[in-house]
Amino acid sequence: MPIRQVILHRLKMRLNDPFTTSFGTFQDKEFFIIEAVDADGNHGYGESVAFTSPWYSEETVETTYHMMRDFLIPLLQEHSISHPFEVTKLFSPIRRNNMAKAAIEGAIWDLYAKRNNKPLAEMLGGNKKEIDVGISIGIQPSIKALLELIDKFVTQGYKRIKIKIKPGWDIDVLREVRAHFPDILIMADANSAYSLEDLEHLQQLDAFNLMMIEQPLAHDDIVDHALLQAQLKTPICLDESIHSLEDARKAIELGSCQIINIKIGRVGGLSEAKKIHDYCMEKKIDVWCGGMLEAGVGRAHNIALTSLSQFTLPGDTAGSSRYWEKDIIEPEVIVKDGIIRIPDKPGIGYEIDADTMKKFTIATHAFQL
Ligand code: OSB
Ligand code: MG
Repeated sequence: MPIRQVILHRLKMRLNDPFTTSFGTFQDKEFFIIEAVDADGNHGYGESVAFTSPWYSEETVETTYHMMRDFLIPLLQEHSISHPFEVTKLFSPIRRNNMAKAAIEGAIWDLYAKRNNKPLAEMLGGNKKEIDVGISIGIQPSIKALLELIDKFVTQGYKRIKIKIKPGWDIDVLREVRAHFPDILIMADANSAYSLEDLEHLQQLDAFNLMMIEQPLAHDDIVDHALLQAQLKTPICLDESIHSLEDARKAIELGSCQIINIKIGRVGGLSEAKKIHDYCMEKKIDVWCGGMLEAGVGRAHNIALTSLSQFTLPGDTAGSSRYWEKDIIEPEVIVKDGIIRIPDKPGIGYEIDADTMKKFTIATHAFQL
Protein backbone atom coordinates (compact mmCIF):
# COMPACT_ATOMS: atom_id res chain seq x y z
CA MET A 1 0.00 0.00 0.00
CA PRO A 2 1.69 3.23 -1.11
CA ILE A 3 0.71 5.37 1.92
CA ARG A 4 2.26 8.79 1.44
CA GLN A 5 0.90 10.89 4.25
CA VAL A 6 -0.79 10.58 7.64
CA ILE A 7 -2.67 13.62 8.95
CA LEU A 8 -3.87 13.89 12.55
CA HIS A 9 -6.86 16.21 12.88
CA ARG A 10 -7.59 17.02 16.52
CA LEU A 11 -11.26 17.84 17.08
CA LYS A 12 -13.35 18.96 20.00
CA MET A 13 -17.11 18.48 19.91
CA ARG A 14 -19.81 19.04 22.51
CA LEU A 15 -22.26 16.20 23.23
CA ASN A 16 -25.95 17.15 23.02
CA ASP A 17 -26.35 15.95 26.62
CA PRO A 18 -23.82 15.08 29.32
CA PHE A 19 -23.26 11.31 29.62
CA THR A 20 -22.69 9.91 33.13
CA THR A 21 -21.18 6.54 34.02
CA SER A 22 -20.15 5.08 37.39
CA PHE A 23 -16.71 6.65 36.93
CA GLY A 24 -17.56 10.16 35.69
CA THR A 25 -19.42 12.49 33.35
CA PHE A 26 -18.60 13.37 29.72
CA GLN A 27 -19.73 16.63 28.14
CA ASP A 28 -17.06 17.48 25.57
CA LYS A 29 -15.41 14.89 23.37
CA GLU A 30 -11.87 15.48 22.15
CA PHE A 31 -10.39 13.03 19.64
CA PHE A 32 -8.32 12.60 16.50
CA ILE A 33 -9.51 11.91 13.01
CA ILE A 34 -6.63 10.09 11.33
CA GLU A 35 -6.41 10.60 7.59
CA ALA A 36 -4.18 8.26 5.57
CA VAL A 37 -3.50 9.40 2.00
CA ASP A 38 -2.08 7.13 -0.70
CA ALA A 39 -0.12 7.90 -3.89
CA ASP A 40 -3.30 7.52 -5.97
CA GLY A 41 -5.24 10.20 -4.14
CA ASN A 42 -7.38 7.93 -1.94
CA HIS A 43 -8.14 9.06 1.62
CA GLY A 44 -8.78 6.64 4.49
CA TYR A 45 -10.17 7.75 7.85
CA GLY A 46 -9.92 6.46 11.39
CA GLU A 47 -11.05 7.92 14.73
CA SER A 48 -9.35 7.71 18.13
CA VAL A 49 -11.63 6.86 21.05
CA ALA A 50 -9.56 7.61 24.18
CA PHE A 51 -11.11 10.28 26.40
CA THR A 52 -9.35 13.32 27.89
CA SER A 53 -9.10 11.59 31.31
CA PRO A 54 -7.89 8.02 32.04
CA TRP A 55 -11.08 6.87 33.80
CA TYR A 56 -12.31 4.20 31.40
CA SER A 57 -8.82 2.98 30.53
CA GLU A 58 -5.29 4.30 31.00
CA GLU A 59 -5.17 6.00 27.59
CA THR A 60 -6.02 9.66 27.01
CA VAL A 61 -6.21 11.96 23.99
CA GLU A 62 -2.73 13.19 24.89
CA THR A 63 -1.14 9.71 25.25
CA THR A 64 -2.77 8.74 21.95
CA TYR A 65 -1.08 11.70 20.28
CA HIS A 66 2.29 10.89 21.88
CA MET A 67 2.09 7.25 20.76
CA MET A 68 1.00 8.06 17.20
CA ARG A 69 3.56 10.84 16.68
CA ASP A 70 6.57 9.30 18.43
CA PHE A 71 6.13 5.55 17.88
CA LEU A 72 3.38 4.39 15.53
CA ILE A 73 3.79 6.80 12.61
CA PRO A 74 7.60 6.30 12.68
CA LEU A 75 6.99 2.53 12.30
CA LEU A 76 4.88 3.27 9.21
CA GLN A 77 7.67 5.53 7.91
CA GLU A 78 10.24 2.74 8.29
CA HIS A 79 8.18 -0.20 7.01
CA SER A 80 5.73 -0.72 4.19
CA ILE A 81 2.64 -2.89 4.45
CA SER A 82 0.60 -4.66 1.81
CA HIS A 83 -2.52 -5.45 3.88
CA PRO A 84 -4.08 -3.86 7.01
CA PHE A 85 -3.81 -7.24 8.78
CA GLU A 86 -0.04 -6.54 8.95
CA VAL A 87 -0.49 -3.42 11.08
CA THR A 88 -1.15 -5.36 14.33
CA LYS A 89 2.21 -7.12 13.97
CA LEU A 90 4.03 -3.95 12.93
CA PHE A 91 2.74 -2.17 16.05
CA SER A 92 3.25 -5.15 18.38
CA PRO A 93 6.65 -4.03 19.79
CA ILE A 94 4.72 -1.17 21.45
CA ARG A 95 3.02 -2.46 24.58
CA ARG A 96 -0.73 -1.85 24.79
CA ASN A 97 -1.81 1.70 23.83
CA ASN A 98 -4.53 -0.08 21.89
CA MET A 99 -6.65 3.00 21.19
CA ALA A 100 -3.73 4.78 19.53
CA LYS A 101 -2.98 1.70 17.43
CA ALA A 102 -6.63 1.18 16.48
CA ALA A 103 -7.04 4.79 15.34
CA ILE A 104 -4.25 4.49 12.77
CA GLU A 105 -5.15 0.94 11.76
CA GLY A 106 -8.74 2.10 11.15
CA ALA A 107 -7.58 4.74 8.66
CA ILE A 108 -5.48 2.10 6.89
CA TRP A 109 -8.45 -0.32 6.71
CA ASP A 110 -10.65 2.38 5.18
CA LEU A 111 -7.90 3.28 2.71
CA TYR A 112 -7.43 -0.39 1.79
CA ALA A 113 -11.16 -0.88 1.20
CA LYS A 114 -11.31 2.26 -0.95
CA ARG A 115 -8.28 1.13 -2.98
CA ASN A 116 -10.21 -2.09 -3.64
CA ASN A 117 -13.40 -0.16 -4.35
CA LYS A 118 -15.30 -2.28 -1.82
CA PRO A 119 -17.26 -1.49 1.36
CA LEU A 120 -15.21 -1.90 4.53
CA ALA A 121 -17.89 -4.27 5.89
CA GLU A 122 -17.34 -6.58 2.93
CA MET A 123 -13.53 -6.41 3.23
CA LEU A 124 -13.87 -7.51 6.87
CA GLY A 125 -16.01 -10.48 5.86
CA GLY A 126 -19.34 -9.03 6.96
CA ASN A 127 -22.44 -10.35 5.28
CA LYS A 128 -25.33 -8.45 6.89
CA LYS A 129 -27.25 -5.79 4.97
CA GLU A 130 -28.49 -4.12 8.13
CA ILE A 131 -27.78 -4.26 11.85
CA ASP A 132 -29.96 -4.09 14.96
CA VAL A 133 -28.97 -1.40 17.40
CA GLY A 134 -29.60 -0.56 21.01
CA ILE A 135 -28.84 2.50 23.06
CA SER A 136 -26.84 3.20 26.22
CA ILE A 137 -28.39 5.59 28.75
CA GLY A 138 -26.19 7.31 31.31
CA ILE A 139 -26.98 7.73 35.01
CA GLN A 140 -29.86 10.21 35.36
CA PRO A 141 -30.79 12.76 38.04
CA SER A 142 -33.97 10.81 38.87
CA ILE A 143 -35.76 7.55 38.06
CA LYS A 144 -38.53 9.62 36.46
CA ALA A 145 -36.03 11.18 34.04
CA LEU A 146 -34.68 7.73 33.19
CA LEU A 147 -38.15 6.30 32.54
CA GLU A 148 -38.94 9.20 30.20
CA LEU A 149 -35.74 8.63 28.25
CA ILE A 150 -36.37 4.91 27.95
CA ASP A 151 -39.87 5.62 26.71
CA LYS A 152 -38.49 8.01 24.10
CA PHE A 153 -35.86 5.56 22.81
CA VAL A 154 -38.21 2.57 22.81
CA THR A 155 -40.66 4.67 20.79
CA GLN A 156 -37.83 5.53 18.37
CA GLY A 157 -37.38 1.77 17.87
CA TYR A 158 -34.10 1.01 19.66
CA LYS A 159 -33.94 -2.75 20.11
CA ARG A 160 -32.45 -2.87 23.58
CA ILE A 161 -31.88 -0.45 26.39
CA LYS A 162 -28.62 -0.36 28.36
CA ILE A 163 -28.79 1.30 31.74
CA LYS A 164 -25.68 2.50 33.51
CA ILE A 165 -25.60 1.45 37.16
CA LYS A 166 -23.47 2.08 40.24
CA PRO A 167 -23.93 1.49 43.99
CA GLY A 168 -26.93 3.60 44.98
CA TRP A 169 -28.32 3.63 41.41
CA ASP A 170 -29.04 -0.01 40.70
CA ILE A 171 -31.59 -2.38 42.26
CA ASP A 172 -34.35 0.16 42.94
CA VAL A 173 -33.84 1.75 39.54
CA LEU A 174 -33.97 -1.53 37.64
CA ARG A 175 -37.03 -2.69 39.60
CA GLU A 176 -38.90 0.46 38.52
CA VAL A 177 -37.70 0.17 34.94
CA ARG A 178 -38.80 -3.46 34.72
CA ALA A 179 -42.18 -2.64 36.25
CA HIS A 180 -42.79 0.04 33.61
CA PHE A 181 -41.33 -1.92 30.69
CA PRO A 182 -42.06 -5.62 31.33
CA ASP A 183 -41.16 -6.85 27.84
CA ILE A 184 -38.24 -4.83 26.47
CA LEU A 185 -34.65 -6.06 26.28
CA ILE A 186 -32.73 -4.48 29.15
CA MET A 187 -29.14 -4.78 30.28
CA ALA A 188 -27.05 -2.99 32.89
CA ASP A 189 -23.47 -1.68 32.66
CA ALA A 190 -21.57 -1.13 35.94
CA ASN A 191 -18.21 0.00 34.51
CA SER A 192 -16.35 -1.81 37.31
CA ALA A 193 -18.27 -0.23 40.20
CA TYR A 194 -18.55 -3.39 42.37
CA SER A 195 -16.40 -6.02 44.06
CA LEU A 196 -17.00 -9.62 45.14
CA GLU A 197 -18.09 -8.28 48.53
CA ASP A 198 -21.23 -7.08 46.73
CA LEU A 199 -22.18 -10.64 45.73
CA GLU A 200 -25.49 -10.74 47.58
CA HIS A 201 -26.36 -7.27 46.37
CA LEU A 202 -25.62 -8.21 42.76
CA GLN A 203 -27.66 -11.42 43.07
CA GLN A 204 -30.76 -9.23 43.43
CA LEU A 205 -30.29 -8.33 39.75
CA ASP A 206 -31.33 -11.86 38.83
CA ALA A 207 -34.96 -10.86 39.52
CA PHE A 208 -35.16 -8.44 36.56
CA ASN A 209 -34.68 -10.69 33.56
CA LEU A 210 -31.68 -8.71 32.29
CA MET A 211 -29.97 -9.80 29.07
CA MET A 212 -26.65 -9.35 30.85
CA ILE A 213 -24.67 -7.31 33.32
CA GLU A 214 -21.64 -5.63 31.77
CA GLN A 215 -18.31 -5.37 33.64
CA PRO A 216 -19.55 -5.49 37.25
CA LEU A 217 -16.06 -6.00 38.78
CA ALA A 218 -12.58 -4.53 38.40
CA HIS A 219 -11.47 -3.20 35.02
CA ASP A 220 -8.48 -5.56 34.97
CA ASP A 221 -10.12 -8.67 36.43
CA ILE A 222 -11.14 -11.98 34.91
CA VAL A 223 -10.74 -14.24 37.97
CA ASP A 224 -13.35 -12.70 40.29
CA HIS A 225 -15.77 -12.38 37.37
CA ALA A 226 -15.61 -16.18 37.01
CA LEU A 227 -16.41 -16.59 40.71
CA LEU A 228 -19.27 -14.11 40.40
CA GLN A 229 -20.68 -15.72 37.24
CA ALA A 230 -20.89 -19.06 39.06
CA GLN A 231 -23.17 -17.39 41.65
CA LEU A 232 -25.23 -15.26 39.24
CA LYS A 233 -27.99 -16.32 36.83
CA THR A 234 -27.70 -13.11 34.80
CA PRO A 235 -25.03 -13.55 32.10
CA ILE A 236 -21.88 -11.48 32.60
CA CYS A 237 -20.55 -9.50 29.63
CA LEU A 238 -16.98 -8.21 29.75
CA ASP A 239 -15.96 -4.82 28.37
CA GLU A 240 -12.95 -3.18 30.12
CA SER A 241 -11.21 -6.51 30.87
CA ILE A 242 -10.81 -7.65 27.25
CA HIS A 243 -7.89 -6.13 25.31
CA SER A 244 -7.01 -8.94 22.92
CA LEU A 245 -7.90 -12.36 21.54
CA GLU A 246 -5.75 -13.85 24.32
CA ASP A 247 -7.80 -12.03 26.98
CA ALA A 248 -11.00 -13.28 25.34
CA ARG A 249 -9.72 -16.86 25.25
CA LYS A 250 -8.73 -16.80 28.92
CA ALA A 251 -11.98 -15.19 30.05
CA ILE A 252 -14.05 -17.72 28.13
CA GLU A 253 -11.97 -20.67 29.37
CA LEU A 254 -12.30 -19.46 32.97
CA GLY A 255 -16.05 -18.89 32.63
CA SER A 256 -15.67 -15.19 33.47
CA CYS A 257 -18.31 -14.15 30.94
CA GLN A 258 -20.92 -15.50 28.56
CA ILE A 259 -20.93 -12.46 26.27
CA ILE A 260 -18.22 -10.06 25.05
CA ASN A 261 -18.58 -6.39 24.19
CA ILE A 262 -16.06 -5.80 21.38
CA LYS A 263 -14.76 -2.24 21.08
CA ILE A 264 -12.35 -1.67 18.22
CA GLY A 265 -10.25 0.85 20.15
CA ARG A 266 -10.00 -1.22 23.32
CA VAL A 267 -8.66 -4.28 21.45
CA GLY A 268 -6.19 -2.40 19.23
CA GLY A 269 -8.02 -2.35 15.93
CA LEU A 270 -10.36 -4.00 13.46
CA SER A 271 -8.02 -6.93 12.78
CA GLU A 272 -7.92 -7.97 16.45
CA ALA A 273 -11.66 -7.29 16.76
CA LYS A 274 -12.28 -9.68 13.87
CA LYS A 275 -10.06 -12.33 15.47
CA ILE A 276 -12.03 -12.09 18.73
CA HIS A 277 -15.25 -12.29 16.74
CA ASP A 278 -14.07 -15.42 14.90
CA TYR A 279 -12.97 -17.08 18.14
CA CYS A 280 -16.29 -16.27 19.82
CA MET A 281 -18.15 -17.71 16.84
CA GLU A 282 -16.22 -20.96 17.25
CA LYS A 283 -16.98 -21.00 20.99
CA LYS A 284 -20.64 -19.97 20.50
CA ILE A 285 -20.17 -16.83 22.58
CA ASP A 286 -22.48 -13.95 21.61
CA VAL A 287 -20.78 -10.63 20.91
CA TRP A 288 -21.95 -7.08 20.33
CA CYS A 289 -20.21 -3.86 19.40
CA GLY A 290 -19.73 -1.31 22.17
CA GLY A 291 -19.44 2.44 21.80
CA MET A 292 -17.15 5.21 23.00
CA LEU A 293 -19.41 8.18 22.22
CA GLU A 294 -17.84 8.31 18.77
CA ALA A 295 -18.28 10.90 16.06
CA GLY A 296 -19.21 9.73 12.57
CA VAL A 297 -15.97 8.10 11.48
CA GLY A 298 -15.71 5.86 14.54
CA ARG A 299 -19.43 5.15 14.28
CA ALA A 300 -18.97 4.05 10.64
CA HIS A 301 -16.19 1.65 11.67
CA ASN A 302 -18.45 0.16 14.35
CA ILE A 303 -21.20 -0.34 11.78
CA ALA A 304 -18.84 -2.11 9.37
CA LEU A 305 -17.59 -4.41 12.15
CA THR A 306 -21.12 -5.22 13.31
CA SER A 307 -21.88 -6.59 9.82
CA LEU A 308 -19.98 -9.74 10.86
CA SER A 309 -22.32 -12.61 11.68
CA GLN A 310 -21.43 -13.35 15.32
CA PHE A 311 -22.53 -9.82 16.30
CA THR A 312 -25.79 -11.47 17.34
CA LEU A 313 -26.90 -8.91 19.94
CA PRO A 314 -27.83 -5.23 19.38
CA GLY A 315 -24.85 -2.93 20.04
CA ASP A 316 -24.43 0.61 21.39
CA THR A 317 -24.05 2.26 17.96
CA ALA A 318 -26.96 4.69 18.12
CA GLY A 319 -27.68 7.32 15.45
CA SER A 320 -25.56 10.47 15.05
CA SER A 321 -28.32 12.76 16.35
CA ARG A 322 -28.34 10.99 19.74
CA TYR A 323 -24.88 12.50 20.36
CA TRP A 324 -24.29 15.46 18.05
CA GLU A 325 -26.10 18.52 16.82
CA LYS A 326 -24.22 18.00 13.54
CA ASP A 327 -21.98 14.98 12.88
CA ILE A 328 -18.81 15.16 10.76
CA ILE A 329 -20.02 12.68 8.13
CA GLU A 330 -22.43 12.83 5.21
CA PRO A 331 -24.96 11.33 5.42
CA GLU A 332 -25.19 11.10 9.20
CA VAL A 333 -25.83 7.69 10.78
CA ILE A 334 -29.58 7.17 10.69
CA VAL A 335 -31.41 4.67 12.87
CA LYS A 336 -34.86 3.68 11.66
CA ASP A 337 -36.96 1.18 13.64
CA GLY A 338 -33.81 0.23 15.55
CA ILE A 339 -31.95 -0.66 12.36
CA ILE A 340 -28.95 0.83 10.55
CA ARG A 341 -28.46 -0.10 6.90
CA ILE A 342 -24.85 -1.02 6.09
CA PRO A 343 -23.64 1.45 3.45
CA ASP A 344 -22.72 -0.08 0.09
CA LYS A 345 -20.21 2.60 -0.95
CA PRO A 346 -16.44 1.90 -0.84
CA GLY A 347 -14.61 2.08 2.49
CA ILE A 348 -16.51 3.28 5.55
CA GLY A 349 -19.28 4.31 3.15
CA TYR A 350 -19.81 7.83 4.51
CA GLU A 351 -18.15 11.02 3.25
CA ILE A 352 -16.37 13.45 5.54
CA ASP A 353 -18.35 16.68 5.87
CA ALA A 354 -15.31 18.94 5.45
CA ASP A 355 -17.01 22.14 6.64
CA THR A 356 -18.28 20.56 9.84
CA MET A 357 -14.96 18.87 10.49
CA LYS A 358 -13.13 22.17 10.01
CA LYS A 359 -15.48 23.88 12.43
CA PHE A 360 -14.50 21.47 15.22
CA THR A 361 -10.78 21.15 14.40
CA ILE A 362 -8.45 22.58 17.07
CA ALA A 363 -5.09 21.37 15.63
CA THR A 364 -3.69 19.57 12.56
CA HIS A 365 -0.42 17.63 12.30
CA ALA A 366 0.80 16.18 8.99
CA PHE A 367 3.46 13.46 8.58
CA GLN A 368 5.07 12.38 5.28
CA LEU A 369 5.75 8.67 4.83
O1 OSB B 1 -18.77 1.23 29.09
O2 OSB B 1 -19.65 1.06 27.18
C1 OSB B 1 -19.15 1.75 28.06
C2 OSB B 1 -19.47 5.46 27.19
C3 OSB B 1 -18.25 5.94 27.62
C4 OSB B 1 -17.37 5.06 28.20
C5 OSB B 1 -17.69 3.71 28.35
C6 OSB B 1 -18.91 3.24 27.91
C7 OSB B 1 -19.83 4.14 27.34
C8 OSB B 1 -21.16 3.76 26.89
C9 OSB B 1 -21.80 4.58 25.80
O3 OSB B 1 -21.82 2.89 27.40
C10 OSB B 1 -21.63 3.95 24.46
C11 OSB B 1 -22.05 4.87 23.35
O4 OSB B 1 -23.21 5.25 23.27
O5 OSB B 1 -21.19 5.19 22.50
MG1 MG C 1 -19.21 -0.83 29.10
